[in-house]
Amino acid sequence: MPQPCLLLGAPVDSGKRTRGCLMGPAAYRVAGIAAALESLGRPVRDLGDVAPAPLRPATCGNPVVHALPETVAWTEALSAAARDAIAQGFPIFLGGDHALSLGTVSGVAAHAAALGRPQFVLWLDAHADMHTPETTASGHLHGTPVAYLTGRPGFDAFPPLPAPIPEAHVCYLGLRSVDPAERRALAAAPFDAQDMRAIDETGIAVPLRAFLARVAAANGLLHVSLDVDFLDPAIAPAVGTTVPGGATFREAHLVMEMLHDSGLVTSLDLVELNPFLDERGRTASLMVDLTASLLGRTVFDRPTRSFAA
Ligand code: 6HN
Ligand code: MN
Ligand code: MN
Ligand code: MN
Repeated sequence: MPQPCLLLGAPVDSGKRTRGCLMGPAAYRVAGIAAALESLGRPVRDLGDVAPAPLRPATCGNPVVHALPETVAWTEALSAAARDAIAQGFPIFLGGDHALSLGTVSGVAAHAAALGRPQFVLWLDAHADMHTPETTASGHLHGTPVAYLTGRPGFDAFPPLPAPIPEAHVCYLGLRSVDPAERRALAAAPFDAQDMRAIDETGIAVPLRAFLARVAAANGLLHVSLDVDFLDPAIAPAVGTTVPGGATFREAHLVMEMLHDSGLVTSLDLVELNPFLDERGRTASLMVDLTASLLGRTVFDRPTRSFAA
């Protein structure tokens, strides 16, 4: 029996000022995510929506930061839920904006640390999400999870990070909107950061293959965080932070197909879907189809492979 897929709704909407991501979990369910995964022979358990921890006062030095207590409360609850879920199956976190990853990824990384295995993260996004509460100019905490997860200072209001993720274990694909403070942070540490220009030059398979080979060699666990704005806005309009020049339909599916063949992925975030901005559910449906590719939907089955050089 393959590991069950565990669906956890994370209706986080506190990570930015434009509302709507709280409808994401419902949109994925309406788009048929459970049936799509069951049709691949995977048992699916929908664990419903996670609730945030009780709100407590929280402050930081930057007055522009938006909804800090709410995001802290989500981080606390999602970290615990993720740690619990990954011990029982393959968790898929239905977002919710990208602030949810402060919780989900810290939770799965705590589980990896308890197993004594390294945690790796594939960040599929137009943005680096590398601000700290001190460097963010927008005040939008959905732009901060990677900084939190790699143990940067400035997150005193948040739960202490159980298991910081080494920068070299984070691979970005799709970058095309990176703020100056984020560029400096990326340049100063060994992130595996691939912008769209790199993907244009080599194709998307080359950097992904190299990253997967590193994960396999380290016997790592791999979390994938898929931001809707990784995709080109022409195929995925339902996101508040569209940036032109994103991944095409086939580039995105190829990433998911290679991830499936690698056998390495242990948890997944689907983030930033804003159903209020969608066109007849097409973005929600595309995200479901990409998830199905990650779980093995294909024309011809291919053997598991290591992607080693
Ligand atoms: N996301 N860098 C911009 C900001 O407001 O800090 C955009 C953040 C986007 C967040 O992609 O999840
Ligand atoms: Mn993001
Ligand atoms: Mn983004
Ligand atoms: Mn910014």
